[in-house]
Amino acid sequence: AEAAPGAVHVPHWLDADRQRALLTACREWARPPAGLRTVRTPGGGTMTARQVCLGWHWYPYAYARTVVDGDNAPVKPFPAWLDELARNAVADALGPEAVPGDPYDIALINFYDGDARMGMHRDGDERSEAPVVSLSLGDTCVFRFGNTETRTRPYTDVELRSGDLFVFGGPSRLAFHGVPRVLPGTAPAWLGLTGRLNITLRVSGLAA
Ligand code: MD5
Ligand code: FE
Repeated sequence: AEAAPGAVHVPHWLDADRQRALLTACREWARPPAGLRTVRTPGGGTMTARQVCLGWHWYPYAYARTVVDGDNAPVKPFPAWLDELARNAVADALGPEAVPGDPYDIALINFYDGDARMGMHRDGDERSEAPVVSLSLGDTCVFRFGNTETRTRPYTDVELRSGDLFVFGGPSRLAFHGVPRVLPGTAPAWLGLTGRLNITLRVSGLAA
C-alpha cells in the first residue's frame, strides 16, 4: 500500500523461513569486532536503539570504513545477497524501473529492546537518491512517517510487524520519520526474538 508518493508498505514480505534466516545473520553481524554499538548523537545524548553497520559505518552524521566511534575495527562487508534482496524489494514495491543502477552497499541494523525508540529525523548522509529498503523483525512498532518540511504534523502512524517491508523512494526518501514506540511481547513466538530489529539497505553513492 502506498503511504505517500514513493513510500510503499508491503506487509508480510518475508515468510517465516526468511525471517529466521535474516535474524540469524543479524545476530552474527552483531558480534564483535565491529559489532553492536551504542550510537552517540551530536547533542551529547545516546540513541536508545543499538546499531551495527555493514559496508559503511554510520556515525552521526557521516560514513566511514572503520568503527570510528567504537573498537576501530574495519566495518563488516556488505554481502551480495543483501543487494539482491534490496533489488527484489524495490522491484516488488515500486516496480522494476525504480531499481537503481548502483549496487546497494550499506546496511544499518537497529536493535530495539526495552524502551528503545527513535526520534524524528531525516536520512541525508547518502550521496544517492536510490530508495531506502526497510525490513522489520520481532515486535510490532509504531512507525511515524512524516513530511519533508518539519518533524511535526502532518504525519501518519503505521504499525510495522515482523516480516514487513517498507520502501522509501522518490519524494519520500527525505521525509522525517521515527519510531515513537515498540509494542512489547508482539513478536511471533516462532521467531525467538525479544524486542524489535530493523534492517535498512541503502546505496551510499560513495567511492568504493
Ligand atoms: C527503523 N530506521 O525502523 C527505521 C526504519 C534509520 C531508521 O530510521 O535511520 O536507521 S528506516 C525508515 C526510513 C528510511 C529512509 C527514509 C525514510 C524512512 N522516510 O523517508 O520516511 O529503525
Ligand atoms: Fe532513518
